[in-house]
Amino acid sequence: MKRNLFVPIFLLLGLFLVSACQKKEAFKKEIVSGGYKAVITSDQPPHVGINIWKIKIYKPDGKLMTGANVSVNGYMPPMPGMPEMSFDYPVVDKGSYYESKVNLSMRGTWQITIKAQKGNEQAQFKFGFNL
Ligand SMILES: [Cu+2]
Repeated sequence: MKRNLFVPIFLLLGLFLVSACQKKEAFKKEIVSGGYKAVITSDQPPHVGINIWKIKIYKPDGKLMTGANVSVNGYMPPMPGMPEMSFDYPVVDKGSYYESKVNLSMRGTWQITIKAQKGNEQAQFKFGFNL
């Protein structure tokens, strides 16, 4: 009886772990620019409201770019009856990555620009999506 329970319990545990892992990275975006690479992950897909993004930046040699000045900007082009919008979001240096609270205030087209600068090393990443 007990032994027969092992299989369903392991299956349930496996399902739980798989769904937990998927939830952990509901959003992942890689952008390569000028030899640099940005990897953005979030436990939630982009949605209206505050999105917490973990941003890892890799230098052309493949090493992490740490201690950089990182900025994250969200831009929405003008819409009928609405001027363009541009927001600079707060960024916190977490050591191996940068965390930004990206407040996507409404549905529509968003263009994200991430800049990283440290001494004479500079990287800029751009991508867009529709909410
Ligand atoms: Cu708008």
